[in-house]
Amino acid sequence: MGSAALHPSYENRLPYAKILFYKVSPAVITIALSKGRIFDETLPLLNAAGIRPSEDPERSRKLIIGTNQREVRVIILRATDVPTYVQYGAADLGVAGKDVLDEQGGQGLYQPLDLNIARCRMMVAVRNGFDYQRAVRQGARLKVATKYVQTAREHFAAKGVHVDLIKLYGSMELAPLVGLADAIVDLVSTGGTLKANNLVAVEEIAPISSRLIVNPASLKLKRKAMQPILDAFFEAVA
Ligand code: PRT
Ligand code: MG
Repeated sequence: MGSAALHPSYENRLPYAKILFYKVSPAVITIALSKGRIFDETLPLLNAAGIRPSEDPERSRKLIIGTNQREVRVIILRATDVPTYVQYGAADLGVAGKDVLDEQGGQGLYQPLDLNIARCRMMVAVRNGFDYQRAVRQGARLKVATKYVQTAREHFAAKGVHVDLIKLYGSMELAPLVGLADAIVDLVSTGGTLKANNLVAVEEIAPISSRLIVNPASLKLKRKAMQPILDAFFEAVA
């Protein structure tokens, strides 16, 4: 003759048990990634840490993707927004291009590891036939179109070249073709895009790859949960 009701002595203990469970429940780890090459090239590193995202961001419209580990989730952002989420602690760690980190300053972030993925080069490019070196020698004032205004400003200032910078948000390759700019500052990997648009690279500003970025407070507060992930990344990259 059993009863579904709990014995009174258990009932009294339930709230206490809940609090205890809450206290020992593992921390949720949020990893910020952008879709495309960074997600694709980070996937093997996640796998090395035993983390398998349950969906492909290229197919799913979900911005929060669960993984095979209940305490680990991935959020999908624009590449330029990844440092912001990690900096404010909305994500505990993430992967961001050095181009993005240099441009934004990377304040408030640990950058413990060069992942050596999504490699390319930050370059100055001009229209085929434009004599860049001569323009520089003659001290000409150059119009430069770019998404990377800060990076370009520092580069040309260090060279002592006067530039008017024009901020664009994409398709920089078009600017010299329609007379908006003399030169662009953009990322080049295969060189195919420059070639297809009759442009040539004339100067390398910096080699670029993606970095692991970590929120310093998360690392302190969630060290136990984060350390194995960081260790696996270090080992996979070494
Ligand atoms: O595309 P979206 O506007 O959403 O953002 P995004 O371009 O910032 O992001 P995404 O996902 O395209 O790039 C993320 C990161 O990948 C960048 O921040 C870089 O660190 C890295 N990466 C590596 C590149 C490239 N290679 C690259 N080739 N990012 C962009 N490109 C572009 C380049 O801007 C140019 O338009 O590809 C074109 C040139 O490629 P090639 O192969 O023709 O030379
Ligand atoms: Mg892109």
